[in-house]
Amino acid sequence: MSKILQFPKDFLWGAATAAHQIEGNNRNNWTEWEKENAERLSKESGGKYPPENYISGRACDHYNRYEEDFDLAKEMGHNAHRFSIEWSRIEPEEGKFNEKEIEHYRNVIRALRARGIEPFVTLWHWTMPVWFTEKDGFEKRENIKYFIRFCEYVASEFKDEVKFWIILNEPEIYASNSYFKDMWPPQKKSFILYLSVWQNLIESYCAVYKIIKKVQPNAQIGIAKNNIYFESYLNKFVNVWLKKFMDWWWNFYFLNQTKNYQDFIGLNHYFHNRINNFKFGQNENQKISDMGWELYPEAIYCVLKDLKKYNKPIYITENGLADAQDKNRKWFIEESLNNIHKAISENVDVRSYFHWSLMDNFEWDKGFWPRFGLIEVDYKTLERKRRPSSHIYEKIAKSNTIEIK
Ligand code: IFM
Repeated sequence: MSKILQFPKDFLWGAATAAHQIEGNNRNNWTEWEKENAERLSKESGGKYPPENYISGRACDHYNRYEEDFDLAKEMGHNAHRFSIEWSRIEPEEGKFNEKEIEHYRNVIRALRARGIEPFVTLWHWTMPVWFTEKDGFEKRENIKYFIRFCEYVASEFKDEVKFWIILNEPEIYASNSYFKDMWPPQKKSFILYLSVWQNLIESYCAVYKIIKKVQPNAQIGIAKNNIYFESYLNKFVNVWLKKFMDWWWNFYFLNQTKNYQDFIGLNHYFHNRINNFKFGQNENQKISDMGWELYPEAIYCVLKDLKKYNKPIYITENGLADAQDKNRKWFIEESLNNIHKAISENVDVRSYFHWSLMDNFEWDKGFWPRFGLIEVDYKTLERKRRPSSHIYEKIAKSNTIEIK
């Protein structure tokens, strides 16, 4: 027998994107890095993907096609949308703010509002102006002031048009991939830098929160935090201990340090990590995405329950999968929402679901091949086509319910 589950009144349904992954034709620290690394990444793929796969280039040309893309979001019943403002467009040279680009983003925000879609604006989704990274970016505490200045400028411009601000996207992923591992620009593997960047991002977050609140007291401000469900396999002592450590460091450290400066918690969720005898990621992997990530929708329930202790509204700011054939997306969305609903019914205050992503996009060092979109993008013609699962998500968004069979 099927069951209809009702979501709370005013629940927000939407999708998330990030400037660098969809807009195209820009210059920032990533575009520079892509040029230097595309050949290497192609070689490392064993020639499976050509160097062009690793160059963001014109991406989805969303910069010019945002109206068309928002028409599709509206058609799909979305009443909220998360996107990022690209710092390198607004301040391409140190201290010189580009008013034309501010007008561009004003038009983007107005295009959303005209369609009845609430904007959630991310101020930093990993990319940075080249002049800032030439000064070593967030590695140096003295550089924080530049980011604060940029955020203050943007918040002052849009204080009457934007209510929800997300200061940072997944700072833990950035610090880890760029400084703990050797994967992302600036590829400086150093534990000291890893800790400094982490600490400087915490300080930046708090300072920007205070500035936005000054400019716009009624703003709702938070972070998009990537939390993982760490599971201790068979509850063995060592596994329990490692789980505790990882929860403390990966999931809660940033939130604990900034908890007086969050109006809400934004949750990006993708991973389940089962720990067994000092080995991480000992998962069953009954289903996996195109990127090999386990699809384990129960995990989001556990992560949400763990966030309840902060006693703040929770906005799910990202959740999704790479699935070019769209063979698991419908199931994944429904099962994830079933688990989110279970958390809500146990008094976790969840207020939104943003699917990652509205459309296929440039997946960082993996390039274009992973397909995360509700909308498929043909990168040759730039034609957009809705995937079948987007129709299920539309039904959910429009009815504010899910049907569980
Ligand atoms: O594409 C990314 C996004 O930029 C941040 N969160 C995870 C997504 C999928 O890897």
